[in-house]
Amino acid sequence: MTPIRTEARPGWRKIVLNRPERLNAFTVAMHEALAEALDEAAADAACRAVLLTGEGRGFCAGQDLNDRVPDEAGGRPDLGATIERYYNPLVRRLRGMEKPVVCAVNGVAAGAGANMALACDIVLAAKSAKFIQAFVRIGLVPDSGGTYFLPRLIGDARARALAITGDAVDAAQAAQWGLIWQAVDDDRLMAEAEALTARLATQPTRAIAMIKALLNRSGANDLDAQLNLERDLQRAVGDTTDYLEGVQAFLEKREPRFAGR
Ligand code: LHQ
Repeated sequence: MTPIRTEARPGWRKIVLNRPERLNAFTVAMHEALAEALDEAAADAACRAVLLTGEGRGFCAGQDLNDRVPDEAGGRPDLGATIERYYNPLVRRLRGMEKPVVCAVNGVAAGAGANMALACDIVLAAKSAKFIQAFVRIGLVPDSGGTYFLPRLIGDARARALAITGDAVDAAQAAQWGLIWQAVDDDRLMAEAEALTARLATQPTRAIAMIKALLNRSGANDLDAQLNLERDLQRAVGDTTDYLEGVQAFLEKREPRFAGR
């Protein structure tokens, strides 16, 4: 069974973590297949949005704790090397992809699996799903951007408590706190996530890419720097066919037909 399954849809791709018997925990093979699937989606001009989800009852349980990491030396694995090689590039791929990435969290998201979800652009979760900063439970610290995303999304008090206790937060609470976009009834999750991704695939893709770029920089920039960046990216996006179409459609009182360029 391949650890990642990709389904091509009109204008978008669904990428499914596919190790359900292990709650889609990460092995090296799954990391490599996911990187390839994301790179293919990024390179395909016909693909204008991505949906990431998991097979079975879990979304992703983080690192597969049975998997022996390849860079093991002298009995103790170098976790920093694993992070450098697999987890950090994954977070950078998701954040850096010039297309929107929707995440449908279909079940438990633990450790790096939780933080991979937070790295996506719009997160929907089944009401039965839970988010767990499980790292401390096994003597580790949050990685995959957890200590970056959590305080920015939910504030320092909640971020600290989640990271230090490793306690679970359910989807409804996560949505109420602003950790995710929406909690959805379990039987509606996939339909809603697919409809949202399909809709995003018809939107002005270059503008969405630049919205991502702006928000990615917003945490580190001061207001002046961010105003300058908005000016520059607005200038760039103002040169797209989609901007022209957007304005024309508005003036002609019709729905825009965005081409994604
Ligand atoms: C698993 C896993 C798993 C293997 C469930 N591995 N089998 C980065 C760099 C390098 C190294 C270290 O890590 C990292 C980043 C990280 O992600 S560290 C955090 C790693 N993840 C965890 O510590 C979570 C471990 N899993 C759990 O705590 C539970 O499984 C959760 C709370 C996710 C779900 O609990 P349940 O719903 O009760 O399911 P379960 O525990 O019964 O799991 C089902 C099966 O999946 C079970 O196998 P079995 O053969 O007994 O049916 C688990 O052993 C297996 N599984 N997570 N990470």
